[in-house]
Amino acid sequence: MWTSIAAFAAVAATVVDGLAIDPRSNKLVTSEALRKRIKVAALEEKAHLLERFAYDSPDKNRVIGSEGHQATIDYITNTIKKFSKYYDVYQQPMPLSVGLSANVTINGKETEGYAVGLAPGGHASGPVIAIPNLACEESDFPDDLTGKIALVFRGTCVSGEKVAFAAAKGAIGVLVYNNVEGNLLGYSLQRYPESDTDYVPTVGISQAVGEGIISLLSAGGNVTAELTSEAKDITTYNIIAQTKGGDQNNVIHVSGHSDSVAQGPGINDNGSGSISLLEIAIQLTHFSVKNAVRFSWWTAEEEGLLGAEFYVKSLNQTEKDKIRLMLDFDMMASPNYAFQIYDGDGSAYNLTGPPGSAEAEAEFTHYFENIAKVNHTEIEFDGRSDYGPFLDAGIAAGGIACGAEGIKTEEEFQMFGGAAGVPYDVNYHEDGDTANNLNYDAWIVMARGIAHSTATYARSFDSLPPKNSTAVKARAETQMFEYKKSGRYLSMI
Ligand SMILES: *[C@@H]1O[C@H](CO)[C@@H](O)[C@H](O)[C@H]1NC(C)=O
Ligand SMILES: *[C@@H]1O[C@H](CO)[C@@H](O)[C@H](O)[C@H]1NC(C)=O
Ligand SMILES: *[C@@H]1O[C@H](CO)[C@@H](O)[C@H](O)[C@H]1NC(C)=O
Ligand SMILES: *[C@@H]1O[C@H](CO)[C@@H](O)[C@H](O)[C@H]1NC(C)=O
Ligand SMILES: *[C@@H]1O[C@H](CO)[C@@H](O)[C@H](O)[C@H]1NC(C)=O
Ligand SMILES: *[C@@H]1O[C@H](CO)[C@@H](O)[C@H](O)[C@H]1NC(C)=O
Ligand SMILES: CC(=O)N[C@H]1CO[C@H](CO)[C@@H](O)[C@@H]1O
Repeated sequence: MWTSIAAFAAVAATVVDGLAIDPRSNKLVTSEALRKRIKVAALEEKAHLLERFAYDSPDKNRVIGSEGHQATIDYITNTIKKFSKYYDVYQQPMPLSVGLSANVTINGKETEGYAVGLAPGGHASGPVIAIPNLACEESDFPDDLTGKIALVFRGTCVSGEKVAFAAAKGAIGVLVYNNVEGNLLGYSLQRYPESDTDYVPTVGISQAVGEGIISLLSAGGNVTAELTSEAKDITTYNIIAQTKGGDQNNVIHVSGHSDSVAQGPGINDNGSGSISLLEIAIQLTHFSVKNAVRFSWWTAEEEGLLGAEFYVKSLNQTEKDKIRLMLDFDMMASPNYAFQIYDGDGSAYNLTGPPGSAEAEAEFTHYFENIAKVNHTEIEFDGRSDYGPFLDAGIAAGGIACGAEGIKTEEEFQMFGGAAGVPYDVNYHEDGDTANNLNYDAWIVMARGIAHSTATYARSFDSLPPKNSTAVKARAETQMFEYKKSGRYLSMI
């Protein structure tokens, strides 16, 4: 397995070596010069490479903890390390528990159970207590759950909060039932445990099974459950690379995620983002920068933005203040694309980002309208991808995307072509998310959009308001809290 992966990495290395820093790297980067260096062929080659990492691994994906993901991390790191005069690069280790398998018996009858990421392995058997409301507040829980198994509804807040409340009241296990039809495959507690004893064995069950238990209990019956979950402790890595040149106290932070879901190779979601960043990082070495440029490839995005959250938590306020703007790129090549900009000024969805986010949106608008000369739409700035933890920390953020499982409207069909009434990416989180199903015309527009913003902010932050983290942090937190309580957030968690 490793041999073939290494062989592919070696081919890529040859290409990369041909681009070793040349004398022109003393020339200050411009949007146009950097954009010109971003070519479809280089993106396509790397997409196939990532796909090989998935298909050459036993799991056929690039989910965290898999060989395919580790190969992706090694490949990105080794590629950047070839430019060690230009970048400082490091891997930030993050320990995680990944769910392997789970079994549940309800009143002696076996039913389908789903492994939950971040939950510890173990076995629990006892009476089931249904937690009323959404189980997002401590007051939803009875004072004493000793020896009991808590049944909670999925949604509104991350399941990690619910499981931590249950565990603190003495529960020995938790069943999470789905808030929509279907199974809970690839689900995670979505919150990095605060301590080793924070969580108890947790298993996912379908909506139907959860509702069945609730009606038995409300009819006065007793329900006993026995659950077994198997988990594996792994260490996964964020990759962080920063230019040695440029003002180290004023950083433009550009990022994507390196992992995929379990269902497929994840080449659009979000290999397309990781590859775009890597290509831009390589091409940037031909130029000098005024502000430092930091590239990150987050791990465990699919498990609940864990890599980005872990990273933000590792920064003290001084380090956070150095990040003038964080840009996030995911889903860059959806087959039935729309060019979408995160609504940083709240003009379309009411949810604004910290000061600077509106200006970032305006910069992408300028790129689509005046440089790429294509239509664009806005998408909700909802914290659903890796920029979420940055918003919560009061750091200005922005980004562009091409669309995930959402359905293209008739109006968007007029604007972008493709097909109305069909998802932007029919392969979203499926095994068809492969290199051959990408839209390369869309991707090059998107990748050059990343190049445009990277070059623009590497030259100057003059278009952004002055940074004041104390003023914005409270506002960002309040706004996200209100939003998370709203119905719209429910089905996303
Ligand atoms: C349920 O369990 C409780 C306490 O263990 C017991 O008092 C009650 O009779 C049981 N109810 C039924 C319907 O079995
Ligand atoms: C669940 O049951 C399956 C099939 O019997 C078994 O392969 C698996 O190891 C079990 N998992 C746990 C955590 O008990
Ligand atoms: C913040 O973190 C950086 C990097 O770890 C460290 O060098 C610096 O001393 C810290 N500053 C404060 C005020 O703790
Ligand atoms: C934004 O807020 C206005 C006024 O409160 C409301 O009418 C509108 O529906 C909101 N829009 C969205 C997309 O939530
Ligand atoms: C932009 O969208 C309009 C419809 O709203 C369409 O007529 C026009 O051709 C589109 N422009 C481009 C460049 O695709
Ligand atoms: C930042 O905002 C706070 C609260 O609004 C204010 O007290 C402080 O003076 C501001 N700091 C700067 C450097 O503008
Ligand atoms: C912008 C976008 O659609 N990003 C997606 C990348 O992948 C994660 C996990 O699948 C999605 O939640 C994001 O929505």
